[in-house]
Amino acid sequence: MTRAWDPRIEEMPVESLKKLQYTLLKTLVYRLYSFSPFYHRRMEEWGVHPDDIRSLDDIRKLPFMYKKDLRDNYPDKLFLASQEDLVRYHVSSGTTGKPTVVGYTERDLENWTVSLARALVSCGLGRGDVIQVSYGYGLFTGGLGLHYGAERIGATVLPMSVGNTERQIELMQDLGATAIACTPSYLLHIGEVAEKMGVSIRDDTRLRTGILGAEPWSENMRQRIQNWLGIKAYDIYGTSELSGPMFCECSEQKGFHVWGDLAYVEILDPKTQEPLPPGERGEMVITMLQKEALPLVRYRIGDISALDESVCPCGRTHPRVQRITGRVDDMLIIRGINVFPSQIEYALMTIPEVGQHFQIIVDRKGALDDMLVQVEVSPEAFSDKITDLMAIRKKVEHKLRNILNVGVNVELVEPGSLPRFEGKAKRVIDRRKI
Ligand code: DLL
Repeated sequence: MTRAWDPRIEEMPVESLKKLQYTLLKTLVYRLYSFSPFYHRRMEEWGVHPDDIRSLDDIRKLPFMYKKDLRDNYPDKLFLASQEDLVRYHVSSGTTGKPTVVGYTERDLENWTVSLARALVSCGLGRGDVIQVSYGYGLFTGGLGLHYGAERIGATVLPMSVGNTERQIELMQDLGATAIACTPSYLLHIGEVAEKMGVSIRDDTRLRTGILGAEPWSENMRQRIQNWLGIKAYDIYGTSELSGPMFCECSEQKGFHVWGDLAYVEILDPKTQEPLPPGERGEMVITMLQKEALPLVRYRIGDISALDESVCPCGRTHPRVQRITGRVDDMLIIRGINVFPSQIEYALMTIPEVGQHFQIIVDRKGALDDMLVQVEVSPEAFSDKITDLMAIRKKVEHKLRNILNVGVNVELVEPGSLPRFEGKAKRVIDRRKI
């Protein structure tokens, strides 16, 4: 069992946590109804008044909020704090439309920092650790978020940001980094560059923990990273609107704890908007219970996951959410079949002759959708003279067809030939949209 950063909160009885959530929700709803013209209007449209919220389940009476609402109210029309009360902005670019601006009061920053302090302690970090923060610093929330959380637990921060990969590896060695926080795809790149420099992360560094997130990655990818680099890799989740990275797996490595005093999580059927039973995958919807500057009620994040209500052996009572398998909007429809890029990664990572990198190109040939998966062969298989590339390609095609229920074309490419990423990976090129 890992010690907790704040056992009083993290291990509080579930019933007490629910009571606390109800009190916070009620206060939040009154505050929004009284002071936010946007929420006031939306609650009236939905025919709901704060007095209607008489239990935690009544949260389902409240209106949803969408990313579009943030964009339509760019940059700060939804803020409930004046500029003098803000201590920070972060801005997320997104792929379409206007960026999203998030403002933070001092208390917002404090709650964010505390959520990361809890997260880092829950995966075994603390005083004496050197945490290399290799998420981008700046408008992106990854760098500064992890930075403040790591300092709070008394660890030593190595604020690398992204890029300059050889220097990352030199300093990792020279300053004895024990943990790294970055995207899984950037860690793969760091591992490869290290090998080219003749450095084995497993044998020549003190690295033993990875705090990896900001993009979907599969369980099989975790196993590969752990075995290759000799570290434990933990999944960390968050979005700019929530504050940034906030929720991380504990020592059990089975889903991330959503801190219930700060956030209330629902998993809904995206079509019917009804709650799904634990274990069933649906759209994650989050209400931030204590945010001051940019409150969020029933925010439709669009990420797909499932609730795990089993008691966590780590002792924390806050609900766990399983690994994200994609977004409602990253689902590709190939000849009528729903395909998620995460299924492709999952399938590829079971094949030893396949390397870590792949790219999906979707196009339309005549009236038909056509999907090409370019896959790097592993360096070992590539340098082995007796490797039968044709047989590997058949194996990959067969595996993908079994998992996806639709045939796709596979092209094997040389190790190192596909793009590498320092931040979030972009694995899908959908030419149908260009
Ligand atoms: O990516 C915040 C973050 C920074 C999380 C560092 C973790 C570590 P955004 O740029 O706003 O914020 O992107 C949020 O990224 O809605 C998910 O689709 C995706 N995402 C984030 N973490 C994970 C994860 C940051 N662990 C969007 N697994 C979210 C899968 C993730 N997807």
